Amino acid sequence: MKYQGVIFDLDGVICSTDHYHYLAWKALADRLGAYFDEEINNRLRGVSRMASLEIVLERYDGTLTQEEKEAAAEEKNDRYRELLKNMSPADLSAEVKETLDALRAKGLLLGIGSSSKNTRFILGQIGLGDYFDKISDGTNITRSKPDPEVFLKAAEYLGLEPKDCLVVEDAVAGIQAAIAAGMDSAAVGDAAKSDLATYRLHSFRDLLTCVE
Ligand code: B16
Ligand code: MG
Repeated sequence: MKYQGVIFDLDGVICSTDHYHYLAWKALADRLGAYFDEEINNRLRGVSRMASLEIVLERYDGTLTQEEKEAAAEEKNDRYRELLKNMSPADLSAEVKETLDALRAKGLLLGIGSSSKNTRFILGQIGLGDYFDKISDGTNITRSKPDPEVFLKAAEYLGLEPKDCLVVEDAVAGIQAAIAAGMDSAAVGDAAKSDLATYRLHSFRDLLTCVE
């Protein structure tokens, strides 16, 4: 086996929360009178909450104090978490679940490396609350992707060397983070359009061929 562990990004890889992020940011932007659309929302993929807010505020005419920014981020997150309550195990595709099970059956350790502070809540909603061996997320990092911190922590929690881990990502910033961590990467979605990743996946189950 080429790797001993696989570290998965959450949003855009294991499940999709894009639309809920969009609705929650849109409501905040509307309240502030700032323009916001799907294209701007796409730029928030893999980006931390506060960095996302800065992108949303690019189209805001006024200025917010640090305290107001924190309140705005909290307002967005409260709405986002309400929306996440709509998620259920039906939001986990059979292909993703079967591929995860097959990777585990090969003896690989499975971890999460996500920028989201809502990782555990989302995993619980989709029925994977106790599934992963270790979780590294927005609650245990100080620097967000493309910094490698989230993946290096995931490897450390799994007890593995970076070179023995494969990262699965949908955001270019996440692939850059994997490279900076000294890890191979497999790209899905948007990230698969760039040629930075070690592997570009057509479908999630193609992962099974990358690890052999
Ligand atoms: P939260 P990932 C990222 O998760 C999302 O892609 C990104 O859109 C979001 O801003 C970020 O998490 C922070 O999320 O506000 O829940 O802490 O793709 O790294 O799993
Ligand atoms: Mg992602």
